[in-house]
Amino acid sequence: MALQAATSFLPSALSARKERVSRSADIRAQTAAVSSPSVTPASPSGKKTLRKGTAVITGASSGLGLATAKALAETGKWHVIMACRDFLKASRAAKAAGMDKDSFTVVHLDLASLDSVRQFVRNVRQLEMPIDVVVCNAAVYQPTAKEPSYTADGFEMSVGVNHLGHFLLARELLSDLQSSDYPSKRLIIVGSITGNTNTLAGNVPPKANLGDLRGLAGGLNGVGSSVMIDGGEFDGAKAYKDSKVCNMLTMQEFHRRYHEETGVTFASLYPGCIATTGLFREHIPLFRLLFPPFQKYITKGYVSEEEAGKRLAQVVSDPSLTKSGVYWSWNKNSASFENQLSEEASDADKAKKLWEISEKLVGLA
Ligand code: LMG
Ligand code: NDP
Ligand code: PMR
Repeated sequence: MALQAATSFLPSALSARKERVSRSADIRAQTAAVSSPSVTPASPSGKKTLRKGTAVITGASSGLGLATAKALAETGKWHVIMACRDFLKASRAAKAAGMDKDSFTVVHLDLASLDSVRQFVRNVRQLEMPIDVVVCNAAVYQPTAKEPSYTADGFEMSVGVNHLGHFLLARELLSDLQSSDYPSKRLIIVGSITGNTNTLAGNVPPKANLGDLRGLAGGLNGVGSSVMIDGGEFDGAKAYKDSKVCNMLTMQEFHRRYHEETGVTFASLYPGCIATTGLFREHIPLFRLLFPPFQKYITKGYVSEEEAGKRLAQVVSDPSLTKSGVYWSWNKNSASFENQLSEEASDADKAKKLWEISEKLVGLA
């Protein structure tokens, strides 16, 4: 752990110097020289064995992210890079979950700061591990906030963290995924039923709606523009649902732009209603008390953190889930199926427009 901690908090002077010397291509070259090939013919039986995969998971310090990290680590086939804003919380959570200390590395990432995202990318490259799968899982939900809060770059927090931070991260790590020699490379962005208005859950007010994206185009900062993507008044629950629509649209736009060229599988999913996670930490106590039994006994949409973690781990590693551009869901017996997205969450024109505005906001265009 000491070494891992040191690696992930490289003094910025050192990282800056290293960056000048070698941006990604050079680091990739070094990495290629030291990393093991994806298939090693080493076993005495002569059978070829797959090397350990490396999966980056954002928000792996609790809930779904932690359960997925644990499920992957337990197979012995995966090393998990836990990309978390609270280093101590993450390492304690991994320990408490019983994860072997060699099965994970915690690297600091605060998605509420684009500088932190860029620094994370540099730090993770310096680990000189291949990057085979990236899971954009972290999220904030502010259903009771009366006023918006903002990321370091001045974006409304829910969309800033859940969508824009992940958008920059995913764009940056695409080249790393592309240069991995792992047989099935994947970029997964966690979506949700509540952003899909073709479901009952997606029709509980306030409903997701990106409108014509005028608020996003204006910078989402509440200064010259609205803090809501559609240009409306601040509503924390709607901002979260809008951000999940952005996540699902982004996955599809990645698929259209890059699947053929890179061979990377792009996927999203709704893992079920994990009513006990930290996501609801800002909701009123009565909600937190009633929501789990409501989902368990009335909607029957409830799923435990452990089960949801197994589902996401399947999307990471199951050899049968290689199809790209899919939004996965599960039926009551935990069998996966390709689900239909709502009209808005599958609107290709909106996805393109969202992509173009987002790349301007995060400084990629
Ligand atoms: C809004 O408030 C905020 O105003 C908004 O700003 C934003 O934060 C938004 O989406 C977030 O929330 C939400 C408020 C009103 O809801 C609550 O805070 C409480 C929500 C409740 C959750 C359900 C409680 C139900 C109690 C059931 C007890 C379970 C016990 C199980 C025991 C089983 C034993 C066998 O939310 C609303 O949308 C208004 C709805 C008001 C609802 C109340 C109760 C309805 C209960 C049942 C509905 C049945 C529907 C059945 C559908 C079944 C379909 C198969
Ligand atoms: P949790 O709150 O348990 O986990 C969210 C994680 O995101 C935490 O690890 C949190 O870190 C991290 N996080 C929050 N803000 C930042 C930030 N600025 N930078 C880095 N990390 C951050 O919620 P869930 O496990 O429920 O949520 C995981 C995903 O699942 C989300 O994408 C959510 O939208 C999705 N989802 C959840 C459902 C549910 O029913 N719970 C249903 C459908 C989808 P920290 O530990 O430091 O707070
Ligand atoms: Mg919802 C019928 C099924 C169903 C499912 C699968 C969910 C999932 N919800 C359903 C129904 C209902 N919910 C109904 C009928 C109501 C009115 C009583 C209801 C209410 C409700 C609230 C107030 N539900 C919620 C909230 C939240 O604050 C959660 C939210 O919207 O967060 C954005 C939520 C959720 N319901 C779900 C899921 C998965 C959530 C968590 C949100 C998410 O992760 O996307």
